[in-house]
Amino acid sequence: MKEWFPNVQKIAYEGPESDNPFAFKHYNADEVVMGRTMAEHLRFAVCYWHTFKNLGSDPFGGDTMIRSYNDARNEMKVAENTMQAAFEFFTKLGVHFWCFHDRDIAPEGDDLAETNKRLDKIVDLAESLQNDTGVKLLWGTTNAFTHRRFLAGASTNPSPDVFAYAACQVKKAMEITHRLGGQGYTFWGGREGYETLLNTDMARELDHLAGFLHLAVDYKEEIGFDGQFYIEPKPKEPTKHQYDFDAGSCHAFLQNYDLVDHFKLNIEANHATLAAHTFPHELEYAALNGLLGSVDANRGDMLLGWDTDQFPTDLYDTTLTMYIILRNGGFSPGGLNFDAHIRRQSIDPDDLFHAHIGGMDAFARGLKNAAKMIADGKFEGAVRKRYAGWETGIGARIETGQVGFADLEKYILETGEPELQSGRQELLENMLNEYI
Ligand code: XLS
Ligand code: NI
Ligand code: NI
Repeated sequence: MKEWFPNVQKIAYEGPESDNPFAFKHYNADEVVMGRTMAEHLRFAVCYWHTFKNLGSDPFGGDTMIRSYNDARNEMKVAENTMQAAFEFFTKLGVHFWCFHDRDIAPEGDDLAETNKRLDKIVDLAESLQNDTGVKLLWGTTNAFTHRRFLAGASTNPSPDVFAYAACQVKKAMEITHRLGGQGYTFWGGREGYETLLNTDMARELDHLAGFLHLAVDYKEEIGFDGQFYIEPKPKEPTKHQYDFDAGSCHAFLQNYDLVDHFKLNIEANHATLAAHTFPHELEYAALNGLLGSVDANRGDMLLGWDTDQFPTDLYDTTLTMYIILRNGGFSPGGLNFDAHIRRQSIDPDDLFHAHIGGMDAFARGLKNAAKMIADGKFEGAVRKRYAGWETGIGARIETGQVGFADLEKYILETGEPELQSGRQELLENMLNEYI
């Protein structure tokens, strides 16, 4: 079989002393950390759209990356070659999962029937490549935002015909995800949002979005798909106001529309920062509401206000992220999807490997750091100490609902001014540095 990445062999773990750029220094798939292998904890996935379909274009210029698999004259041949190349890449990298949008893997035909036929053909190939390699589908999704028909959204479009079209697409994407044994299915809002209230009936659009998701829940049951549904929050881009702004607003929406039992969240690092949150904040909020599902791992740029989708390399981020994920029991059936693309100037196929190796090593270090933080228990101890007042006396009586305002007034009149304690932020930050 033709090799699409002939320069690169299977990436092996060589340890921190290695200076081979095509080796893992920290990610050792079979190494056991806190009772599970690194591969089981981290559940890395490669995303199809950025890794194979993003060829470096930006609003000011076209593609910069030349790829042999993109070279065929016929669109379907390109799709087949790209799928072959993708599985070669997954295998050489040693990831166990991938993620895709329907339109990433097969180009649209002249009408929906033809489009679906094309999809089926490529899914046949994907299925056999999955069987050959053992690589599994973490989640599938629909691209209902690139085509011009979705200029005003998909399920929130003012046109019922566009709503119906989007439904056909999600129906098909759910079917192929199911067929490929997908462990989940993600809804990212795409253009579900608005630019101006002068032309928008927000109440109606939200009702339609919820109605659409209920139809998806019904269809899931109908076809017996038991993967996890995810909503992926993002505050803006492409629309000014995306309805799935952040974990908090998704949570409220899911509760309002009686959907909360059917969805978890797929939290993306760069979307968190666009919402003026940190990634750990969004993860923690999701976890404490039982919504922590999966993760789109990437990183934004402090100086740029859009979704730059860079590869994660910051060890503070990966450590704090894994600290939260480990303390919440890990993310299975979710995983860690690299929703990230290499920079416009990183034009070589080798750069795809460097990017993923770096991201995997950064998360492997994050995992080990976090495991050590948990084993040492210093941070947990500091938090416990800070809230110790709630364990006994008046604190315990408040938490167990034994006192009212009048009792609290009596208590303070007796005990006087509360005693304060330091938050010790600097000390804790110094301690954190010792784990990085
Ligand atoms: C875009 C989103 C998208 C989703 C999948 O910003 O991150 O890539 O993850 O539709
Ligand atoms: Ni994403
Ligand atoms: Ni994104």
